[in-house]
Amino acid sequence: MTAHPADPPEELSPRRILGSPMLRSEDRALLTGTARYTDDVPCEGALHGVFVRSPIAHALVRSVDVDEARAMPGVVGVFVAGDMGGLRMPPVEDSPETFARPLLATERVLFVGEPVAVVVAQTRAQAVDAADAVTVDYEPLTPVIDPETALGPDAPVLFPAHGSNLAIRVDDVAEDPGALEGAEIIVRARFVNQRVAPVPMEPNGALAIAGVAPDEPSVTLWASVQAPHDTRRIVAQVLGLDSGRVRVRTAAVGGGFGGKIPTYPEHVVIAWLARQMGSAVRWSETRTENMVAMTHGRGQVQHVELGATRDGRLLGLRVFVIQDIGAYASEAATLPPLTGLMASGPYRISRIDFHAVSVLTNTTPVGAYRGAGRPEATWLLERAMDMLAGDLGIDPAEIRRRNFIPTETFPYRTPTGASYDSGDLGRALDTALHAAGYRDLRREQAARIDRGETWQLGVGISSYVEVTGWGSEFASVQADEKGTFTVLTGTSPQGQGHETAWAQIVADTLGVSFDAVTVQHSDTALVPRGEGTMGSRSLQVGGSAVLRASVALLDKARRLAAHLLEASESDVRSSGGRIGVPEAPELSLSWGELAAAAADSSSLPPGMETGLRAQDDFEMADSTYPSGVHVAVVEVDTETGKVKLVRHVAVDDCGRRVNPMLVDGQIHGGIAQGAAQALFESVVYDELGNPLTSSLATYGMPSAADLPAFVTVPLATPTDRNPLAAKGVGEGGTIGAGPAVHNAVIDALSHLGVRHIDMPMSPDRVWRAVRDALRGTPGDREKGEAHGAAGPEWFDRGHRHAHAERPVDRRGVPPKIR
Ligand code: MCN
Repeated sequence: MTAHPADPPEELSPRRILGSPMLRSEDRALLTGTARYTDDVPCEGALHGVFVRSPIAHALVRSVDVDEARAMPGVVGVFVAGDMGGLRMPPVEDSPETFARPLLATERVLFVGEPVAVVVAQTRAQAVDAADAVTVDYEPLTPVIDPETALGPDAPVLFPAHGSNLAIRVDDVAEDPGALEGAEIIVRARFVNQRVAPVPMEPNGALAIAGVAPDEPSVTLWASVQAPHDTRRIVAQVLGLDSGRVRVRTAAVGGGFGGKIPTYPEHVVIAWLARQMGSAVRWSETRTENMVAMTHGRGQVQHVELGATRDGRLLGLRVFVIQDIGAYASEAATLPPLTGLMASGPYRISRIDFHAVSVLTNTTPVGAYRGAGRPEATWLLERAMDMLAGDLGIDPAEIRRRNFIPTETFPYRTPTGASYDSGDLGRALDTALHAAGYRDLRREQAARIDRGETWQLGVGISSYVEVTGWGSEFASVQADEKGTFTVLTGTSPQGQGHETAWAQIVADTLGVSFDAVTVQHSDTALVPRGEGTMGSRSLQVGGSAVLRASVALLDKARRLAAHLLEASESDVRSSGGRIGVPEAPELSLSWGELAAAAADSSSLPPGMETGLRAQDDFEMADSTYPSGVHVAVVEVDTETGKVKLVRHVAVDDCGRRVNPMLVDGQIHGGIAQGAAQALFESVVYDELGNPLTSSLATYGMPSAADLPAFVTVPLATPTDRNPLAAKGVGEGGTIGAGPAVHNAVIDALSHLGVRHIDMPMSPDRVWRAVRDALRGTPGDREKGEAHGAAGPEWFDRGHRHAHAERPVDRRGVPPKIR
């Protein structure tokens, strides 16, 4: 047999590809500018849609006058809700029907940025001009912006039919009113985990193309989303189409960070317009639109009580969370249950009482943002741990070590119902402290305090356990006559590097060249099913499906080769791009030759189907629980409040690493986002609901210049919950980093009497905290307790089972992880 020209030369054949830091195959196109994003997808003659958005947070829509806009040059149509038959989005997961969002506002607008009308014109500029000419007669209503105020008896109600702004209650994670019994010391605090924006580099956008021929889809929708199959389901459902008649594809997706999980009303409107006009219609957000229309993240007020013994052993935890979900109930419904699930963190806490309420406000809907509910859990616990350490005079590293779940107790069941698979927190802590030079840092800190220096040093530790992986995922692997391999996967990346990692899995399993493998994704016409990329699930679910499909393909290939070569199947191996009997080099076939033979039914052994292809659907029976320890080092100017993050060490355990370089990249990006929330970022509204941070001039997103080089140290405790032994890593960096940076800033100032500062710890806030501490006036924490917010007292004063007459049925715990 002769080698096929496409077969890799022997010397280039891979050795062990799985686990090596292969360069990302995605990067050539991204770095040379040839990658196409949604707005770059060529489509001759496409019309342009531009949305008219509400400038008012809460108002009745009296009338919409579109006459002038309709008469403007290039305008093809202007549409309001009534033109679309009052279509609505399906309610998200657990949220009730009452909150279903109209595609375009009907009689009310509930947040600044809500689409009210859409203009379609021949050019984008014409559509923008005409959108300006649409006149909407609004009758302003009193808005409610703050979630605690929204729970009050006098607050304006967003959905009068529901009767209150309390949208969803979470009482079923862990109920234990006596959780603090026996505690010798109780730390009490109110933390604000502020609203932030995902800010993907590529904002939201879509291109819808109406099908004309009967065998074409009714509509092909290119959209910048994280879960194309879910978008197909929703578009089909709202437009009343069979899902087979809708094709959803993504081009390159320039970041998502959770904000592109939802299918937005805008996507459906653009698909509707294409069908309505029998044409192609494009839409692309401006940055300012993105800042108000894409879901925000976090948005929790957390009331925390942590009880312990005098020697620092944790006994019980009570948490009451007020989740701001914004207008309408979007993905935010999933956040408090995840915060509850992870409330035990890496610690042995025998009793936990967790309750949460999700509250409607006249603000942009809240959804998943990197970590989605889990950073919020780590933050509340890690801040409380540092407060406890301070009150007891125990070193923050030591108090954590005393309470870690011992390695030998894994799998470990928490009082909140999580079942941790594996981990070694003690080793992670030692590794992180060693890499950070903890002892020297403490010495340096003490010296600066002694010298009364202006720039003080702070060291912050955060240890975490998080939860990743759910559901099932499809994959197929096919060999062809050219000796190349095509993978179809149901995952849908936004920059994570799946094309590289999935090719590594196939090349490693089949013993073929990495370059011979092509990975296709994010096209519902090509990939039959997929749940998308979110919740750091893709490798362990999607990658495991790829692994199992590759193994099945190899089995079939060996059987066929044995048949063709008249060899025993057990002697047949695959390596260096050939498959045969290694001890008898003449008995071998290239994969291309084998694929050609597989196409011919007369060459096959009895019972074998034609084609060299295998597929798999891998379902996770239980989630995995990555863990880690981060140490942040900051310098704080006690005179100006300026904070510099000077060192950051991350030890993240994501089980077996398929590609250490991808893992490091994920951790780097994650640390940047965690540190950014701690120090810089916050979505801010005025009391009327006007967004004050709707551009990158006002929203404090850091650049590389604001952050140091990060140190990542690998540590792996494999899991038995998937065949790759891998856990997720896409969010761990964010979850570990934010609280570490937060703790570091407080640590730098604790000798002055500063006990807590809410985020973002901007210079003015830090300066004020120092000033208040020196004057002996209450800081953020004390103020929180004093102003009678809807905290644990509110909860205990009869609200525990309030609204029972309107209970919202929250189905399914644990929820999907975003
Ligand atoms: N990986 C690995 N070994 C492991 C775990 C992961 O080699 N043990 C690799 C995987 O092959 C993959 C990457 O690390 O290339 C991330 O894998 P995984 O943890 O499975 O996470 P997902 O691919 O499901 O990505 C989702 C996650 C989330 S939830 C957010 S939010 C996020 C993130 O990924 N948004 C991102 N990382 C992002 N990175 C970019 N560039 N852009 C975003 O929008």
